[in-house]
Amino acid sequence: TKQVYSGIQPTSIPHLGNYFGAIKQWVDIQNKQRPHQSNPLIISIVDLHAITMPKDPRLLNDYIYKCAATLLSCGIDPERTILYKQSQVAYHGQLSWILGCRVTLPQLSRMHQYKTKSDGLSEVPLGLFTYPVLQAADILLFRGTHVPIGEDQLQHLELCRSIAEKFNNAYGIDFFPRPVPIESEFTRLKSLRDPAKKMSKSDPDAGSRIELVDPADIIEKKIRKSVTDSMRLISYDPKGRPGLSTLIDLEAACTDLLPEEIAERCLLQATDKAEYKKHVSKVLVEHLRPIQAKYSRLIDDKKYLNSILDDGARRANSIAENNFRQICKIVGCG
Ligand code: AQP
Repeated sequence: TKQVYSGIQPTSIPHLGNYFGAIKQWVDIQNKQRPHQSNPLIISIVDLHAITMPKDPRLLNDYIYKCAATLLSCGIDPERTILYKQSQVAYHGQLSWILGCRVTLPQLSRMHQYKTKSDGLSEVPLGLFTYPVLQAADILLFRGTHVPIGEDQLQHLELCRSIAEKFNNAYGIDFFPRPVPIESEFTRLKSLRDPAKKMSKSDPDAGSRIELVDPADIIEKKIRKSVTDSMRLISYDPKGRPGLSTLIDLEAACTDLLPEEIAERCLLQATDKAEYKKHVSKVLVEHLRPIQAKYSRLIDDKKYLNSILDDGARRANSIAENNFRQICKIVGCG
């Protein structure tokens, strides 16, 4: 059976990269499901992943609610999707240990995310190194078969497949599926400050990303200050003009237009970069308006948000418990 599973770290408020790279797809997948499907989409707010790097506990707690409220505002429907908080399902940690026994140090050392995030750290936390093992446990705990993720996570998913395979081979049983990615067309949104980097929640420069709940004036300012190039007019050239092309990609993602059509329109109208930046800001503000309206209604209703997360955890735990019991039997512990 097809089981779609994905997650998001509550390290900050989700940004446009998370939205176009992941959340939007989740909502599409959810909306195509049959009502009361027995294997609904599962989305986890992965708070245990979020403490890989030191996090202020109060801030983390706050972001968990903000993340939940954002997902609901973007269209995640708790009636049709299991939305839960990772730490409320203890089997994640337990399975991570079992899977960790099947992974080697060189395999983990090769991970790009580990290399980038550990670069320059004088002391590397073990959690940063074993992050992909916990991620594999997240997916495999639910016997996930399809994982909608951005391009940055493909290497981790490949590792997850290899772990699943090693486990199955070691115990001579075809228990875990080999999960495959569902890639968004919008695979990698770049930082507004440095097009060589991806837009990221943990970038210390908040000007590098647009958060889904940024007010209009902030969006306008971030776009105005985004790094482009010295040419005056507009053309779509992701390699040669990556900064500007990111802005065109954003407009394309919010509309039905192709990036090339947008560039052609701009050329016909002799739109310059400053005018185009204003236009993109407007498009984004309009696109985010309904999401933000819903968000402002939800964010102060902690009781409601807790009830959604508790119910999600109850449903997630019942699936996880059943799978974990079988895994323990396979390993010989059960
Ligand atoms: N820039 C991006 N473009 C497209 N997709 C992206 N995703 C993240 N950044 C981009 C996708 O969003 C989903 C959730 O991401 P995550 O919270 O699990 O962590 P991440 O990939 O590490 O994203 P961030 O924003 O960079 O978070 P931090 O800074 O906390 O590590 C994933 O499917 C991801 O592919």
